[in-house]
Amino acid sequence: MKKEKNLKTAEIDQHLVDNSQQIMTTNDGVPISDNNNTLKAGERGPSLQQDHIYFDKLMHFDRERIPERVVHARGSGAHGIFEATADLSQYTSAAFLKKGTVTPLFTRFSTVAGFKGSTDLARDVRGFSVKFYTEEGNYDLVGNNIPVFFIQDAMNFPDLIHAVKPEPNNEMPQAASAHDTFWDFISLMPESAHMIMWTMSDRAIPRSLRMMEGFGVHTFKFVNAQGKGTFVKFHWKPRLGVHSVAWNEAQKISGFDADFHRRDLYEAIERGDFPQWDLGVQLIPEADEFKYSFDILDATKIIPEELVPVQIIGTMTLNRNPENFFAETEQAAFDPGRLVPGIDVSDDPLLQGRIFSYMDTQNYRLGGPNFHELPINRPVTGKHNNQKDGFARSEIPKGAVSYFPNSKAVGCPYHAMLNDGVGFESHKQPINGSKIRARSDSFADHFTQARLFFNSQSPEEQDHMVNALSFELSKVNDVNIRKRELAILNQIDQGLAKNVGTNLGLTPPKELDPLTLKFARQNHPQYPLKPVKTEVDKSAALSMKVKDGAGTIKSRKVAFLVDNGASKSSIDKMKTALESEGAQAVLIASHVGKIRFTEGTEEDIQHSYLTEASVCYDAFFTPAGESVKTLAQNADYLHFINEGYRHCKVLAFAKDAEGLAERSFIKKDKGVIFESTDNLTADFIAVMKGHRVWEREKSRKVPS
Ligand code: HDD
Repeated sequence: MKKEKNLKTAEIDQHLVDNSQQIMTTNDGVPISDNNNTLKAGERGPSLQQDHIYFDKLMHFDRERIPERVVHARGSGAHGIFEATADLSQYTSAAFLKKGTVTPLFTRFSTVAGFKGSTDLARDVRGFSVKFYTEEGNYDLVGNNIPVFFIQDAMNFPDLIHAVKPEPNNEMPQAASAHDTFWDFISLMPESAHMIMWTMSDRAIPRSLRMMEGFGVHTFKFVNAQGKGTFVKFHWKPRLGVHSVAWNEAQKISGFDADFHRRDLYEAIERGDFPQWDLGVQLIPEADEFKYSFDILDATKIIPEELVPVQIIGTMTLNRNPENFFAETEQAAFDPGRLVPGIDVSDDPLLQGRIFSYMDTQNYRLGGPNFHELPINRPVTGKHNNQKDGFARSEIPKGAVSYFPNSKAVGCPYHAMLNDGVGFESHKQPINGSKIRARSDSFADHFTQARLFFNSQSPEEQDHMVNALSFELSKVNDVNIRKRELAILNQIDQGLAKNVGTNLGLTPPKELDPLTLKFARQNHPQYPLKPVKTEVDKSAALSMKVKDGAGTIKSRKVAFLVDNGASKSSIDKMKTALESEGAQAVLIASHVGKIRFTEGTEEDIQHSYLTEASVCYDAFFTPAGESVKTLAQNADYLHFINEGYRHCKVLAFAKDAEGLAERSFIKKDKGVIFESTDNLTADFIAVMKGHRVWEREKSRKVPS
């Protein structure tokens, strides 16, 4: 794959080290003549303490690990560019948002709770961090794939994370919120209700990192050249649509390919299928700060798109994989406090608290204050200030002056205001108030938007939420916790609570639990407050359901289930149709290596039923040919198609192969395409565009 170049990657390339045609050396560049044997007194030892070559090697090896991120430890990153497409000068002076500007960037996606080596398919929030290397320095938009958060104030963050991470006595479970401590905390924090609706929806198990939205979550501020502020919310909208897998699939993918998302992103970029997201903003004039039934500074609330539409302002394209995972993805240091002129923080107390935590954690995780000199973190503008020394300083500042003001260096580096006033200026917002630790009562409505989310889901999505909540709460051992959470669900939607209650063998309590009330009243003494009057009851943007035929099948993986004797022409007909829509055909047979087609030709196959699982594919095609006979006897094949059917995927059968569907649990529906009765390629593609035939799920659950 050709390496895409931009200002940042060109700089990164200067740090690449190529070992080809090189003699092996020590870290000091001394040639090594024997990398197999330690230095010994005689062939059988003992080893000698003067073996500086061995020490050099082991000293480095012993220090290879750095602390993993305390949250978002598991992640995957890629380089790319952002192209600004709208005129925003009325709202922000940010140079990288000027129409037509192209800015290099690095993006990292992550799960939150799992350790660095955990599965990609955990039910979890996904991090969505973008570092823009702008001409005015680095700007980090450190968001998630869910637009709200569990808590309202940063003070609760360590508690939230302690509750969700593996329990400290036995370090279980890994990368899972389905355990007592998480739900104990959540059931005492009704402010989490809205976020819980999202994490218990399929948003928490994306089909691909390339198929999820991103959100800045908080309300931020744009500041224009005249210093006028406008509140802003950021949205990333994926060009491939928003899609998820089913929970049963997610659990199985975790076993078959724990790197499923990482691999998908990496492979897409390697084959030139560059993922793209449009960046959208919701702009809220300062005059509208108090206009809504919710507080725009409360990170547990969205601003429904019906109230403030999302305007597209540019596009991100990820077009280059990192050369080295550790040097780039692992050492990338994101921080919502990395702001550029024209963008500022709002007073959201969660955001305010984040400003400290990220810089602090990078200092620890990356071993000191010079982490911004690492190639992945350096601004393309260079940096010039009087900060000096510290562990692992790599820049070499010239001269005797490292203070300001100075005359010896003619006052350099000098203030930006001397250079036409371009420099970061905080938004000049009037402040008054007493110093208090308190929570505004405008943050006290916890259920209206949770209900909005639930009401906006399709019936299938609602079923998935019932199942997810039932799964999670069934894994909780303490029945008091189950009841407490059920009481919260009952405040959101009685039907939801009743259905979850049935699965738990419990009747939902009508009132919130006294313990929940006790903790909520620490923040709001009058809790629960009078319900607010909501502006919208439903919001289409909150559902992932795709209208039939409305989506795209670009980059989707279709399993061609073949064997010796398969018809090449049947394969090619389908393959050509799929590839013309940008999908991929992957041939799977009973063994890897060569298979022979009916036509007599041969092809090398990379995948077999031994290595592959249906859960890793989007749709299935069984071509014509003699192979149909062997597939009929192949239990793995039958499992493949049964499971694909169970997960509501589209299956197509060439005419000769239609009998195979009858040997399975498959019943003909709009997502089972038969060559004899349907338009094989066109119908297959059309139904795939709807992502799944979710309607099948309830009526036709089959063993697999
Ligand atoms: Fe955070 C990492 C997103 C609240 C403290 N956070 C981290 C990452 C993302 C987010 C995407 C991974 C960055 C990367 O890829 O390296 N965090 C969020 C969002 C939040 C949020 C969207 C709420 C809206 N976070 C939050 C709070 C605190 C932190 C309230 C602390 C007060 N987050 C951290 C951290 C991490 C982090 C401990 C761990 C590793 C890192 O920063 O670089 O500082």
